[in-house]
Amino acid sequence: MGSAALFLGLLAAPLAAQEKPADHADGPAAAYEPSMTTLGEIKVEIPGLRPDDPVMTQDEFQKATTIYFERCAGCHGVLRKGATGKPLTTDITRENGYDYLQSFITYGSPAGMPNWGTSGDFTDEDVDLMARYLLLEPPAPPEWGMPEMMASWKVLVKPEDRPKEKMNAIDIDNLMSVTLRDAGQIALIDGGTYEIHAVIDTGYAVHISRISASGRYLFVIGRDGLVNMIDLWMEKPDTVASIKIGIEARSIETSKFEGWEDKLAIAGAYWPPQYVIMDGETLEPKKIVSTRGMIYDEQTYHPEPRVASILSSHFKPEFIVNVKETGKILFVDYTDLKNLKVTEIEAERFLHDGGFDSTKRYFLVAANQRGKIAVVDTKEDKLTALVETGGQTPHPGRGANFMHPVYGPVWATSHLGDESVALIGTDPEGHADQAWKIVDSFYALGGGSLFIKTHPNSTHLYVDAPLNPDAEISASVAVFDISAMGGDPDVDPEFTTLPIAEWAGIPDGQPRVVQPEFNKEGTEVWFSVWNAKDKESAIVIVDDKTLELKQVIKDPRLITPTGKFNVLNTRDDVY
Ligand code: DHE
Repeated sequence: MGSAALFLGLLAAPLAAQEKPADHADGPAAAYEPSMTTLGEIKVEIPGLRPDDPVMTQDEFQKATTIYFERCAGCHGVLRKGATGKPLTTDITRENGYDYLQSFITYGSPAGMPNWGTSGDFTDEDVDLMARYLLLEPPAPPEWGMPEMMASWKVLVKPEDRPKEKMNAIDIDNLMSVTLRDAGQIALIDGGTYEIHAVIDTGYAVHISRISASGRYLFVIGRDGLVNMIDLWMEKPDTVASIKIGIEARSIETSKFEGWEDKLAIAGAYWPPQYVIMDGETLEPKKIVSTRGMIYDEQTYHPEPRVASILSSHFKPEFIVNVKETGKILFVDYTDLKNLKVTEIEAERFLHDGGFDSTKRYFLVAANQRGKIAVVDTKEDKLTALVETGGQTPHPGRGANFMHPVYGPVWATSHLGDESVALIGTDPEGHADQAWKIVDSFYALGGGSLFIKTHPNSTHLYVDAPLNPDAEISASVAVFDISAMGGDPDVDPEFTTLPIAEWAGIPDGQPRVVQPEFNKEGTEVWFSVWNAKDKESAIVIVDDKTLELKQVIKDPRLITPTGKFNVLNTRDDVY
């Protein structure tokens, strides 16, 4: 890395961490902790009070539970057994006592606990309520097994009543499924004409889309665990089946191995901690598997290990399921669900997001708490390497694969906690010395990056920074010229800054630019200009060759656009 950039990085980080407790607004990583908003809606009963329990009414208990699930459970766990945050079980909280809790919630701690009171996020009454709440036993949120799934399952159009051939003139491969997060919808936007073909209702705070191997069915998952299966062959694409697979969920995928195309779908839940394998044409739930169990290294029990990313192997009939808190990567063989075979890889914690290398044989996933990337071989079902990235909290999305002029094939990740981009060599045959090592690391715009992207037909690498606290940085994107990258680790490659939000011409709010995604040819790159729900948002399209603005898509229906999933690129894992 260049020395000027390193100097700035050193100046920025430790001071903020040592001088005052973390504020949610200070650190992008803190702002990105999960919020269990759907769990926050559930009705809970106040547990039987013990003689020395603080007094609390049912209404207060309900309110505190909602606050806890929305603001605290992401770090401290639904059952308060701890995750990125410390455990808050009653043996600990009662030992510490009310005054300690009250002050801790008010002022936070340098270790990462936000200063909920002094930041103004909580009123004095809220702080008092939460301090009392933590002295009581936590409520047990409901499970979500087969009876609940079956009751929620709907086949709106039976397979036999669906079109036998494509009934529309849409270039499906070039369709973009765009998450409209706060509207609970997706927009299907044409990658060639930019026309919005459909806006479809989906789950609450809808998260990601994935596509079946044939490209016909689009699967969308909401944070409330609602899965929508959309038939892109219909005259006007729409939902043909849906199911709620849990109470809090983030991931969905479909079977891609030869002979298994469109046969199965899989979704992973945060609560209850489980994954479910479903019929790929109807979403009928076939098999639910709990992920509760031992943490890979300590071998101690974790009651709620969340399912993070799920990918579909191209080498075997297997799903790759990443279990966050136990740090395990599961290769789930889907050929025989009655006699399920699961290969369990000890990887690292907390597993989050990742993607394949360019050959699709190796899968690279962020173990963000440990600043590492775990690499697994999907042909041999083995851990290949654990690579320390040198940055704080790697967050690759699915990452970016390209041919580095000096180091050959590499996969790149950016970071949530700092401005660095790390390149990992991915060619054990042709570049054995560099394989599964950081071959270069350099700075992009700033910390708070979530996604990095390129395309085999592009010579550019795009890095966003939507969670950067600086409005100008979060509204821009950095572009690197891959062909100009050199082999001197002391010389940072230069980048161009594209003022994407400014190009969108949105007068109100503080829109963030998030998730670059290419069209099917790899000639244009799309960015979401993600504004507040009640403000105008947009999609900005840039010409990849010239880096000039090509198009701005604005429409009152484009409420809080975030992720964009090109059908061809998502189906074939091109990134
Ligand atoms: Fe995501 C992917 C979890 C917040 C946009 N996000 C993922 C994946 C996981 C995850 C596990 C990988 C899915 C896979 O590949 O199967 N996301 C979480 C969270 O737990 C978190 C941090 C907080 C929460 O409460 O949900 C979170 N995510 C967000 C956002 O706030 C983002 C920026 C906006 C939004 O729409 O919610 C967001 N996440 C995305 C996107 C992807 C994603 C666009 C897919 C990227 C890709 O290229 O595949």
